[in-house]
Parts: sequence; structure tokens; C-alpha cells
Amino acid sequence: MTMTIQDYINREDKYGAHNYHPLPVVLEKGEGIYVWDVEGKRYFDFLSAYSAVNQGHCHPKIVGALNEQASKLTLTSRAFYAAVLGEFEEYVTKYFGFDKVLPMNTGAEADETAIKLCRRWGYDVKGIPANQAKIIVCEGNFHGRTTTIISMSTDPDAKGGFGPYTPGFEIVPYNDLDALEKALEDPNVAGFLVEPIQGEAGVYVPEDGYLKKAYDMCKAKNVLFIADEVQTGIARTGKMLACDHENVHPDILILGKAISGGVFPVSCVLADDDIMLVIKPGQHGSTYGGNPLGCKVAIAALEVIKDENLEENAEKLGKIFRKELSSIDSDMVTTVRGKGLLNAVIIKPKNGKTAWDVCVALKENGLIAKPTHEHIIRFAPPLTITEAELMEAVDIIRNTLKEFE
Ligand code: IF1
Repeated sequence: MTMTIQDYINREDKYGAHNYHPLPVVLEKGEGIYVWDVEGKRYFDFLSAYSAVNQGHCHPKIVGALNEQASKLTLTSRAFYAAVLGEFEEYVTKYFGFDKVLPMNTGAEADETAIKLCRRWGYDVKGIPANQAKIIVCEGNFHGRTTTIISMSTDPDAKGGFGPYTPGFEIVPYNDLDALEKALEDPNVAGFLVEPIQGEAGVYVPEDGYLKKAYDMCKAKNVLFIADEVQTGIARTGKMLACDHENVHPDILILGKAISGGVFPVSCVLADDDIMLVIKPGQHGSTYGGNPLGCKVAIAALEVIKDENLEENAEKLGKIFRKELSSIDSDMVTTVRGKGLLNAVIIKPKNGKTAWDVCVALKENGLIAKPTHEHIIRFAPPLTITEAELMEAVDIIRNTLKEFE
């Protein structure tokens, strides 16, 4: 008995928690920029698993590294040294220019790690009185789903009804240096945690110079500048890191998602010795953090970014993509914004049709993307896409929007 698409959807609905509202498409295969559903229909993937699959689906080099390591050694825990861990640590620290790395698994765990590291630095190095450390965060932030991280969220869906919340966060408007300057006056501030482009907020790009000025202001107050590049990092915005656009080298860098090309969860926090060494044995860790499988996968995934010039491709095709999207003649598209291949369009509802309806229609026409905040569609294909493929996808977007005229 073959299952219909509705059967697959019903099964997830029946046995899975209802913490998501997926687009009605059931995927079973991926290769490069494409995914296929259970009926064999092919789609352009314009979500890339929220920018985890920058290198394209099932990249042979990354999957090869996984396979090779999987039959050799997968997990030791950190109770012992492992041959591959040091290889990854040396590779990733040299790649991004930091003294040390602390490996974890998910983005949220890496953000949690950065928060602990920052607080500990605040007490041990900066001399903030016990339990008084503050971290400044931005309105509209998204850093993950743990109880501490949602404590600094301003999104009622993410935060509401899950209290009591972790104290110690001060929220300032994003892209507002005056507000940051004021918040920095408090001598108990240990860090400023920021997304160089706000993803969940709807690909909100700050003004040029914001990151650099924010960084300089933090330095002036002996405050750590902490960049969450879980979504913006690994070439997504046209440079290896979004901070590179302003030549900012964060004090603490948080990476996840595409550091492993969507193949296996790997995240990490990078910092120099004066910061990283405040954490001592027994004070932080994770059973799977730094496992041999993840280490090999991450090395391969980072190599692919350089091998295939994905920074340059994202930079070049991003410009073309935004120009093409802006030229689409539809009164539903009000704004096009983004950097590199992290882009979004703001959709004005028409005849009761919303961004969700546009995404369902795009899916029918062979391109999948996901709305955020009801009126925004994020477009973020794998960075391996070619100009010809991008133009084909633009045609799908243009023709789909025409259906709503
Ligand atoms: C979901 C959004 C994207 C992140 C940044 C940390 C994390 C994320 C900047 C946590 C995760 C996700 C998670 C995903 C949806 C997604 C997302 F829409 F919520 F905002 F990408 F745009 N820092 N982002 O963007 O990483 O623990 O998930 O590995 O379903 O929650 P994680």
C-alpha cells in the first residue's frame, strides 16, 4: 500500500508534537540545490534548512567524510582525548583566527556557552560583583529555544507562558547605537550579544557601520562583543562571516548550522585565551560536543566553502537576485532586502491572500520557501546555485506572483 502525501502529513500530525506548522510538502531526497518529495517531484530549496545547507544537500565530500569516520569512531565523550578533535580545533581556530574553540552541537547550545563564558569573564576578569553581570541583547533577537535564551526574547510566541525567566539581560532596539551607548553605561555589563543580520526578525539588515561602531563602543567600556553568526556565518551573506563586511573581529563568535553543511549537528564558540580560559574543567561541556563524526564533517564542510568559492558566489548572485526580485511587477512585493544569499521579500496581502498562500503556490510551481511573521518570505538557496539556476528560480517566483494579479 503506497502512502499519499496526506498520509505522511497525518502521521506526523498524529504522533509528533505540534510545535511546528510546516508547508504541506513531504521531502525524501536532496542533492545540491534541489529536494524531491515522496512522489518524486523536484523543488528548488530556497530555505536551505534555515541556512544550514549552504554547501548544498548531501554534498559528496561532506557525506564522504561522515561515512569514512562513521565506521571508524563516532563518539568517545570528552572523558578521553580523541585523535580527530585536535585536528578540528586547530583547523577551525586557524580558519577564523581565534586562539581557542569550544565545540557543542546545536546553535542554542553554542549561544548558551557564549552566555556562560561572557558572564564568567565578567566576574573573573572584569571584576563585576557576583551575580550582577548583564548582557545586552537586541529587540527582535533569535538565539534559540532554551529557557535562558527565550528569557531575552521579545517574541511572545517564543517566550510567552514559559516563565519564570532567567534574569541578567537588558534589551535595546536593534540598529540603535544611542540606545546601546546608554545601556553600556552600566558598569555591570559584561557583553553585547548581537546577530549581524537578524534572521528570524525577517532578514533585518542594520545600517552600514552599525556593527563596527557597536564593536568600538563595547571596547571603550570593556564589554565583550559577541556575534551570533549561526545563521549569517559560513559565507551565507557573501563573506565568510557577516561581521567581515565591516572588518569586525568579535570577542566571542558563535557558529552552528552550515559549519557542518546540514549533515550532522555541530556548533561552536570561538574566542581568544584571555576569554576562553576562564572556563575550567568541569564547568561546561556536552556528551556529543566535539565528537569525531562532527569534527570530520565540519572540517569537510568548511573546506567546501573555500574549494567552491561560495563566498564570492553568494556575494555576486545575491546582488543579481535582489535586482531581479525588485524588478518583479507585483503590488504584493513591497520590499526586497538582504545580503549575499540571505534575502527576504515583504508581502502585502491581496484579496485575503498572504505570504503563506504565496509559499504554497511557489511549492506547486517547484520552489520551496517559508514565510516568517506572516508577511515576510525568506529566500536563501544553497550557495552552490549557479546564475542560470537562479534565473530559473526567479522565473518561478515571478510567474507565481503573477497568479495573484
Ligand atoms: C527553529 C528562525 C532561522 C539562529 C540564530 C541560534 C539559533 C538560530 C541566529 C539556534 C536558529 C532557527 C531555528 C529554527 C528556525 C530558525 C530560524 F526562523 F527561527 F529564525 F534560521 F531563521 N542563533 N534558527 O537563527 O540554533 O539551536 O536551532 O541549532 O525551528 O527553531 P539551533
